[in-house]
Amino acid sequence: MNKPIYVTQPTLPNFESFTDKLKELWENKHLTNNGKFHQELEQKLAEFLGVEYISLFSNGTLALMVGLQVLRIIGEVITTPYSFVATTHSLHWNGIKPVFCDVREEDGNLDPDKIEALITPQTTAILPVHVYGNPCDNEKIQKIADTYGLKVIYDAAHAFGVEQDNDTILNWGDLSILSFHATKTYNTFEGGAIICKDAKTKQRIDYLKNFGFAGEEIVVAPGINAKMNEVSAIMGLLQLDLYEENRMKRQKLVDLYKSKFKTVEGIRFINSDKNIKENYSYFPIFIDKNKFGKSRNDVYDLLKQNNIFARKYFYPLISNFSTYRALKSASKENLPVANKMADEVLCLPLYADLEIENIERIVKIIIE
Ligand code: T4K
Repeated sequence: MNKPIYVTQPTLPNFESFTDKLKELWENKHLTNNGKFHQELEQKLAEFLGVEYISLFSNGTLALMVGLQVLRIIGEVITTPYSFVATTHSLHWNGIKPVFCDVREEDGNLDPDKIEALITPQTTAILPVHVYGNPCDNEKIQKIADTYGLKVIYDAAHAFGVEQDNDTILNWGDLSILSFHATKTYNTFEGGAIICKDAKTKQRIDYLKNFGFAGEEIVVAPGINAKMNEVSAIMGLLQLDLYEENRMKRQKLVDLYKSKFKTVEGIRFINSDKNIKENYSYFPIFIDKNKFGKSRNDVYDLLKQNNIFARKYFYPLISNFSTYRALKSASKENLPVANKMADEVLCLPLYADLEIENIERIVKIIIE
């Protein structure tokens, strides 16, 4: 049996470069709470991503939860069911009612033409996701938000480094939230960040992620502990040096997958525009059983029998989990496209060190 192939695998920096920095950490003994490496990473990431202010977090989920607190979001928030559960859970943890909106078939992102019908007097914000790193229709979303006086918080967990028309997409909306989990294109073991546009908001974020402390004896808000530690920050600094090379490697693999599936009837993939600098974080295919002859689940099982572990990101839809399915907006009639995509999607293995022979083997197993 061939060795297992997982949907993703982190690329690790050179071990010695990691231990060199650890030695420094051992000497200065400042392990967390805005240490030297944390500060350095915030500065380097802001430059690298082309954003004004960034605040590091211990993971993306806490960054989402705090982001909603920062903007004092209450009532109802319009969001997508086609995402990882953390997106909607962050609303639930803040006592906010999620209102699910359907997505566009072309990329799985929130369908801006369906947002307005869901707005009520209780709506305070929109929480879209740049799913698989493909940009939402940010302009249309912002226009709706401006018309109705809503905030926009992007779950940009998949969108590290993504640009559109030579500009980062992370400056859209009021806040963007990143995840640096081990499975992401850029990782700090666990980690995340909030991107904002002014110093005052950054200050509030920094208070909230540190229990609300604004000084040794001053607590200005009911904060939480969501700080990134120094070991993660070290990892982040080293990963930055690897990012572009890994992105290019991923691009080659995605191009290969696409060339192989291009003419296969019943299998479609997302075609992004030329003006987008992608991060190639996932490679989802959508399998139409009637045309392809095998269902998504058949292909998933087939790959599994061959020790290849593709993933059904994002099945089940968040709106179909028991916590949320009683909501009116969770009904299948409200979310036909999202339900169809969730039933057809399969994310194939993709990571910088994945060998070309293995891509060829995966495609062969699927097609033959
Ligand atoms: N918003 C969105 C849109 C998200 O996708 C996510 C997270 C979040 C918010 C929340 O951000 P975080 O709080 O996580 O920072 C994974 C990740 O845990 C999760 O971060 C990610 N999205 C989600 C899409 O995928 P699982 O349960 O599928 O991961 P797991 O552990 O099964 O890993 C998948 C494969 O990766 C494994 O089969 C092997 C490989 N792997 C995994 C880990 C953890 C490794 O090779 N090394 C590792 O250390 O959720």
